[in-house]
Amino acid sequence: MTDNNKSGLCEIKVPDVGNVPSIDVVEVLIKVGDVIEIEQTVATLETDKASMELPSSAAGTVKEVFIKAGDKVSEGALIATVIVADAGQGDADKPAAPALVAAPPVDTAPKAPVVEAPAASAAKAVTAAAEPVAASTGVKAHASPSVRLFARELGVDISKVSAGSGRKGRILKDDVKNFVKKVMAEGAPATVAGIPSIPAVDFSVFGETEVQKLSKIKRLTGQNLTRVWLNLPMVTYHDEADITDMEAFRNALNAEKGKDEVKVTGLMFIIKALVAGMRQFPSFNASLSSDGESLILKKYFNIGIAVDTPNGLVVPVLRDVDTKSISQLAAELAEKSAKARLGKLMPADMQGGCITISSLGGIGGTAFTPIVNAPEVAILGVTRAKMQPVWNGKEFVPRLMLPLDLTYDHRVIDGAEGARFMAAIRQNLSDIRRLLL
Ligand code: CAO
Repeated sequence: MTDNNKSGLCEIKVPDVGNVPSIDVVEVLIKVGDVIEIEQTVATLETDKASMELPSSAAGTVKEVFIKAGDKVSEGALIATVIVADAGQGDADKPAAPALVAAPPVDTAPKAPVVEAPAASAAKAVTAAAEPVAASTGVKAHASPSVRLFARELGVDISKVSAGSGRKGRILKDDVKNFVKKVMAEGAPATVAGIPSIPAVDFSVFGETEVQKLSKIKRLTGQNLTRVWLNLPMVTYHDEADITDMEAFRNALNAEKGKDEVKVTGLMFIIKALVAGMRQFPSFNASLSSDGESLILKKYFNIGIAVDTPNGLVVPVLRDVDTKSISQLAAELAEKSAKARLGKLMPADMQGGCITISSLGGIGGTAFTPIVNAPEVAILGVTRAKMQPVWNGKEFVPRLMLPLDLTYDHRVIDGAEGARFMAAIRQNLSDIRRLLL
């Protein structure tokens, strides 16, 4: 320890930051020969919990710098030596100096007295990080810890913010905001959210391949599904409805129909059962406002039906289904799905849906997890009905059971509500007289 009140060599060391074994050097802001002032930031350090600017406690000329960006240091490590300009300026007592750890004398120590510099009024700019700090060693960007924290909170890689409008090109909060605005205007790439892309693979190394362009519908559907997948916390709930009686009624109905008349499939009853459920549980006939602050409840009942076409999946919307008969709905779906398969649907045919049904029952399956067609809040999946032995309290009886899969946006619907909604649909299908109520 040397006299702080005389000219001499002052050591700047890593302060006590609370028993942290490894501290990252994010940025070194001084170099040999720089004339620095008291309280001037000499380096930015980060632990996994906090970020701090290390102020100098001495005014003078930097003689030697012992660290570089990307280094890992620990408490007490020597950062730099400063030739103190004159007595008094290196007064260690002036800045709050909580935690300077005495270091061994510097090897190259000149004859001038070595001043034990309270380099670290460490608490000066300690910023608690909300999350563990991402490894940011070696980052060249000049920015204060608070600006780095701000950038991290927005998911911005600060090294990508090229233009700093502060002194000596330092990045300010406004520069980070402008960067975000620019990225948003250009259409945010996935990397902003920190989602790593899947690396390209040369499959021809393993055998013969052929490249087939995706159809426009597939590309657009893919983008939309990815957006939904990333934005909605989704839950899928499974149940099955006893449609034995409904199926008997449907068959009787179809038997009455003429050759050229559109046959009624189970889907029409599912639409009706779903609408009755939406009346009972209005939050399923709703959309979350874009700011996520309110629910927009809809007073109309438009149902989207996922239709499989050679070019990909499309979702025509049947409007005001609550006002239409089962036969009308069957005719309308037949017309819209034929149009869909011929690629003749207009954008208006696919707009304004309240909830979507995705029925794979004609193909098979026992269950699946459909993805919500946001901004709708739920989707009902249907797979193939199957005769099953069902226990009626006395004996097993053969019943036709229809598997149902309800995926919902958990920000809007909670689990119990989802289960009650599904129970209502199940009851409506099991006893279609309920649809009259
Ligand atoms: N269980 C048992 N049989 C079923 C059934 C079910 N759940 N659903 C339909 N069927 C039967 C129908 O009764 C019909 O039988 P018949 O030929 O003996 O009359 C047959 O399967 C074919 O029905 P369909 O599929 O033509 O008619 P639909 O009204 O049930 O469905 C439509 C119409 C447009 C939804 C359907 O054709 C379709 O495209 N489905 C695919 C949807 C899709 O790709 N979803 C995946 C999206 S990913 O989320």
